[in-house]
Amino acid sequence: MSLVLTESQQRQFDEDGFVLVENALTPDTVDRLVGVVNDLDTRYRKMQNIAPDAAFQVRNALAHHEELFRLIDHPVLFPMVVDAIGPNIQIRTSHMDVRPPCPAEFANQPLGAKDSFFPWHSDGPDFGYPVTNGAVPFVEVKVGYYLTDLSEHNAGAICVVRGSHLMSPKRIHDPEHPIDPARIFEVNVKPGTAMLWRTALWHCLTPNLSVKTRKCLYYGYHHRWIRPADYLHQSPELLARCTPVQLQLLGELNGGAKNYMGDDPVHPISRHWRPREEDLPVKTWYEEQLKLKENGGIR
Ligand SMILES: O=C(O)CCC(=O)C(=O)O
Repeated sequence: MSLVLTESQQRQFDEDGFVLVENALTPDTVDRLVGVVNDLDTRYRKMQNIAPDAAFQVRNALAHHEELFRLIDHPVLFPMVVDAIGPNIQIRTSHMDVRPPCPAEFANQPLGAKDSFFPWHSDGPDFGYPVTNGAVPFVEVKVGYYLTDLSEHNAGAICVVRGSHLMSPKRIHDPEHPIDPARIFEVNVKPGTAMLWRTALWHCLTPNLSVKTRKCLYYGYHHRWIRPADYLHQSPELLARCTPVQLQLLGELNGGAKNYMGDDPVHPISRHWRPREEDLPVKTWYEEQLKLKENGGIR
């Protein structure tokens, strides 16, 4: 049984590789997040001397503002994440993406071409995830939160290739296997929509030919025994105010313990690899929620 993913969402997630959730963020939350994104964008662009019309990204975004931190266990999307990938997880990356309108010539580049401004790719470390039986094993999901209106074609929306998480990323730019245009889905959504997706999905962006800057946030969750991409440990100040679930999501142990390798000097064992029951507050929480659901406590 799953907590929130319906059977048809689960099927879509398995077959297409993504599920859209409209109105995941209230208009008030969207407004607040846009304010935060604008402030961080202004501050860091200035600090790093980045042109106002260049695309800009902040990584480990959750550490940059309380509003961005709060999204790691969002009440609607986080249960879906656990339904999709299980409870022994942590954040792999969090990023804030700002994409101002781009030069009109970008529209002449074939969508996602290797030499275009944003080529088709699937997420993975340098040298790639291992490809097994022609596909990347299921190791990660991301939640994208879209803060600006992307309902028009060519406003900078992400495009995904349905079902491509079941294919080898080595084939992405293979001229022998061009991408079937019928499988390309441009994520034309309203502000406040979220997308839960498998990051093995091939994806790229349309050029932003609108007059508005596109703003969005992404949170990647993967198994806890893999290393995160944009932090190893968060700051003590941030960790000090986390709930047990949040601590787990930031890769930490029960109560903030630091004995990541256990206590036996002769037989060290990673508590990420072999977590103790108390190291899995996400599992405890999830099981409680499932029980409540079974008993009719939550719908
Ligand atoms: O939507 C975006 O701006 C970038 C998405 C992306 O490429 C990613 O999250 O890996």
